[in-house]
Amino acid sequence: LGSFNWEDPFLLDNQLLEEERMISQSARTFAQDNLQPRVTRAYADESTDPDIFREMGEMGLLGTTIPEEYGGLSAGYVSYGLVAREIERVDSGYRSMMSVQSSLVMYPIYAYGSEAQRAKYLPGLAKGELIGCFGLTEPDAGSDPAGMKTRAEKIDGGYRLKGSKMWISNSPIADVFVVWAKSDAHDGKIRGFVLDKGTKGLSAPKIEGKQSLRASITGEIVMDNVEVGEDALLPNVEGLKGPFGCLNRARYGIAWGVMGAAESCWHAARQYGLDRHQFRRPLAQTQLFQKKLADMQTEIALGLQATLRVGRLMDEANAAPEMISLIKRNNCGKALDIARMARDMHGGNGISLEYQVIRHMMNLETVNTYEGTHDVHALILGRAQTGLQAFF
Ligand code: TGC
Ligand code: FAD
Repeated sequence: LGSFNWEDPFLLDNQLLEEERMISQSARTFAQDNLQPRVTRAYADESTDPDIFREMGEMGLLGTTIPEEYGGLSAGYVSYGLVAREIERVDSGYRSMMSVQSSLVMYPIYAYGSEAQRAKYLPGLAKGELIGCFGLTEPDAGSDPAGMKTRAEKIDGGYRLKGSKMWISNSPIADVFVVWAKSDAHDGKIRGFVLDKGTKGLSAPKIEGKQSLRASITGEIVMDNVEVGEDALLPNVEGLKGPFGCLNRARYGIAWGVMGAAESCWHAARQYGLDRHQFRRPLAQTQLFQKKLADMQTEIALGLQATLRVGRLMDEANAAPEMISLIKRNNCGKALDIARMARDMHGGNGISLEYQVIRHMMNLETVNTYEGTHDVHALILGRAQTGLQAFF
């Protein structure tokens, strides 16, 4: 029989290819050296440093799966997931910045865009010289994006966009806006548009006072008769499958990412239990403490293994959206439980930002909600096994 590595119970590391291990290692070094030292202050001040995009770009962490000719790494989805895990080990907000840029902005421009759009945007986005955002959610259309009110009207030589988007990561500092609107010229079908910062009528006010994901800036997108040329339309997709094609990738990355946040909480709780003594012995020497550590270890090991499996299927182009719903839902829910438990195991110190766990806990409330809430993914899985849709 083999030996047991408590940190890596199923020897996940051994299941990675050499290239994947190298990408994971360099993402970890970057995240620990460059992101970890500034996160507590950024979270406390609710401030986002736009330079982080350039730093991630220099490290090749933006557009991991996009071909090299457009500035990406031409790497696979397992590598992309490992990057998300390492960044979210530090903070879900930083992973959010990365995954919006990679999966929700670079991916649709690459997959649905014209050659001119690819050439115009992708190299700058890959370097982090341009910052992107993705506008699907609206004040009155969250879980039900088909209910969006944003409209694109046909005008001479292009379109006029009217409407507003809500809860949009990166929008106040974005240069490139991928937005989804119902288009009159296409039978009212949902179409994607790429808008440039500074276009008349386009603004992106910041949403202040978030108590979660505070290191990642969030805003609205207001489109007050924004006129764009024909070249702003993403030509190669129509309908909800456009935004969902992007969300499949981002949700998959989140399933990896939240396991990084959960690992961070688990390791912190273990160390705290070894260091802190009550009743003349380490907390880690109590049965209740050890049971909680065992639960954390188990859920993380299972979550990572499932996510690796789906990543391999993504790389074979054999992953179904329902598989992604399963891991996004389960891993977010379990990571949130683990963060709450780690917060409790830190006692009073657990509510201080200094001990990190409450920051992860607060962040994971958002991650459990965005990109399809925990319950919406249950309904997707319920529909897939009963054939009955229970959304309405
Ligand atoms: P439904 O009838 O199920 O589908 C409509 C059309 O869309 C297609 N489709 C998909 N295509 C590819 N992948 C998927 N996962 C797809 N899901 C659906 C479907 O085949 C159909 O195509 P067609 O050609 O037949 O028309 O649509 P519905 O209106 O009943 O939708 C229900 C539901 C609940 C599944 C869906 O709307 C949903 O998932 N809601 C959640 C909304 C959501 O995830 N929003 C995310 C906003 S972006 C965000 O949160 C970014 S945060 C980023 C960060 O900071 O990290
Ligand atoms: P609602 O849809 O109103 O849901 C409220 C509650 O009702 C939830 O518990 C939900 O599970 C439940 N519910 C909804 N429908 C049903 C049903 N049929 N049956 C049972 N229960 C139901 N969006 C973007 O487009 N781009 C972004 O970059 C982005 N970034 C975000 C960043 C942050 C910090 C946050 C908080 C959100 C972000 N979002 C973004 C929006 C996010 O995707 C939505 O908040 C999410 O999809 C849920 O929509 P909602 O908030 O309108 O909640």
